[in-house]
Amino acid sequence: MFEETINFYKLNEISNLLRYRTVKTSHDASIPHLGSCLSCVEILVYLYWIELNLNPLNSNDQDRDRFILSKGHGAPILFQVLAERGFYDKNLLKTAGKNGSLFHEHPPKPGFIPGIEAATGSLGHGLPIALGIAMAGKIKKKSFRTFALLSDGECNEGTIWESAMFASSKSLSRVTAIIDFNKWQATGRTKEIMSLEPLLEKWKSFGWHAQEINGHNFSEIKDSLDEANSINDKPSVIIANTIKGKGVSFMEDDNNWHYRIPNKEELSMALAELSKNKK
Ligand SMILES: Cc1ncc(C[n+]2csc(CCOP(=O)(O)OP(=O)(O)O)c2C)c(N)n1
Repeated sequence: MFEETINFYKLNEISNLLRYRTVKTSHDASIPHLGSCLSCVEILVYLYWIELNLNPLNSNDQDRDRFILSKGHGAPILFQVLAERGFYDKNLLKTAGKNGSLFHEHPPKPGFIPGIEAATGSLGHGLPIALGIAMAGKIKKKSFRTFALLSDGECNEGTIWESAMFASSKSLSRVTAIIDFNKWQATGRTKEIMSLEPLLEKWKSFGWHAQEINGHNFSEIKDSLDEANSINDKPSVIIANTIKGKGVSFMEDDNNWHYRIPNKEELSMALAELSKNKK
């Protein structure tokens, strides 16, 4: 039985720890996209600690649930998640950003880092890959589920909407897309570059079961995934409202942290804040 209080408390602790390590690695390895990583921590932590049917020691199990990081530039936080879940030794992350390392800005192709299902980073391609995997699973009568994490800027890509049509037309009900809706893209506000609204209605009109939640609230993440699991005639999408840079006050909702690397002083301020939050 799911012990909500205990688990949410623990999940918050894990989220804080992973934020700490991601900020430190960004500084040490000069890897950008901190704001993008910090906005999706709770989503990834819930998926990897509670939701996904995965065995870190058997990461190629044919029946595993699949997770595709469609917003591939969020790889630095996914690398931390996989290490902490035991897919590989977290000391490997000390090589991040160095020549010969597997850990850079985006996920490499499958087969190099355990737990990585697809080489993503060119926005708009992760969801189509996820749907291909889900379609193959359906044809083979497998029961695994497929999840994809998208960004809001990514929803400006035509491939996302082509995929959206495909998934509903094939009734891929074992698919859940989650949109990290932090309202920013690389160079500006999503609503100013190419507005997505009304986003929930758009997904519904493409034949998806659509929900909107606070993407930093574990209780809402849990309820929305439980609801998505109960839908068996169409794919599901969860629009998760998030804050870019969440968890480090001077990075929150400041899009400079899309590309910026923290200098020494900024690093110590960020780590001090994240340490203070440790319960
Ligand atoms: C096809 C494609 N075009 C451009 C880029 C360069 N790029 C990297 S991240 C990004 C946008 C970031 O905004 P968003 O997708 O909303 O993600 P966030 O970082 O806000 O989570 C862009 C345009 C890319 N990775 N892929």
